[in-house]
Amino acid sequence: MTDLRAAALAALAEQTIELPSWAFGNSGTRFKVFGQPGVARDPFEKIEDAAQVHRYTGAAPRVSLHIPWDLVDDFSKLAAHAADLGVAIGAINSNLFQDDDYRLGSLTHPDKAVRDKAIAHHAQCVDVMRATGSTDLKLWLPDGTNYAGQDDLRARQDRLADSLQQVYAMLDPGMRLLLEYKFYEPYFYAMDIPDWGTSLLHCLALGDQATVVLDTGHHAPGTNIEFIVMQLLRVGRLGAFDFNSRYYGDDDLIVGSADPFQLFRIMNEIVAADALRPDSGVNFMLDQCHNIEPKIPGQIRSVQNVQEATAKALLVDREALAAAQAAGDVLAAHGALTDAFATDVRPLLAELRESKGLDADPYAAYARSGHQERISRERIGGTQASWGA
Ligand code: RM4
Ligand code: MN
Repeated sequence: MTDLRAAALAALAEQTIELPSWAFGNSGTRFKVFGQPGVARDPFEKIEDAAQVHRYTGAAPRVSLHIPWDLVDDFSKLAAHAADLGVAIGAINSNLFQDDDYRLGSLTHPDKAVRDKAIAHHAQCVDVMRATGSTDLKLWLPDGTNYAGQDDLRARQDRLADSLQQVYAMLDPGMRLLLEYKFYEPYFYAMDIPDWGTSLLHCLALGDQATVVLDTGHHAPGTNIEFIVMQLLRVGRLGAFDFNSRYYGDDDLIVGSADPFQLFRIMNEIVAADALRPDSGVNFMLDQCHNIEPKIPGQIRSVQNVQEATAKALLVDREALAAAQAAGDVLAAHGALTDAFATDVRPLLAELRESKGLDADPYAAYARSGHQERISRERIGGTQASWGA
């Protein structure tokens, strides 16, 4: 147990979680977007907020950007601003869901002119990557159809394959294409990349620089997500997570809030495959919105939840587990997991933080810092950032 604990501490010390810039803007549902005092007004302020999360957790050194939401005149200036604050620019997300031309699709659109426009947008994203030092181009395809017969399902896949190939050809060596899937919404009959199998098939056709993004909110209820994690790891194509929690749809709630045991089971597959290592190629990102709760504390809580699930996964007694599995001892094998899940890892994480010179309780330390009050006072005027703008 002491060995397991020491190894867990060492692994946790290396773990990093990437924050989404859009978590720091106002967000809501189609019914209402609630504004909050002190919310960032531009990408520079979003990065300042993300840097606060890193300052108190010590585990969130990168911020993903969304283009065009985070467009600035000078991206090298934005990258320098991030570096000054101790963070770096992470994945660059393209946006194919907010242009009138994309009503019937973007990379799959029947009209070549629209497809070309969607492809060209990725050249802009790759330029942002070059200017910021980002290595991950993340593509979530919102395309799909609402009615059977609306378009030819197979032709849409063929057009998608061709468009993706053109995007892939833009990548520099060392850059990756992260391809995300989602089973429904914004279209309801057939999404063009509804599942991990479709995403993986496109990645395999593209080449080694293409990997799958697993957004935990993008599956049908009851889906065994850890099975998908295991399968993608087996073939070396799990490029990233978009972590969040769901009860019903793509709820984008705080990771680990709805089903901490599921998050533990996911992290257990990661640890079992030795994919926690910083060089494993898996980027652990958050994709969340804080509609009613404050944003910086919401992100701090999210990072802590991922760390807690990871710590528990690291404490699984893998020798005992393997022995029980080999002996066909169903309950002992299951118990090896549930024992680890039942462990209170908060003292271990407090020790980790103190060893890094951080407060044992990042959430409380941020609350005490007065930062929230300061931004509420100082960020007056201008337009607050929001999801979708
Ligand atoms: C989408 C998808 C993408 C994210 C955007 C903001 O639903 O999950 O990953 O970039 O939302
Ligand atoms: Mn996502």
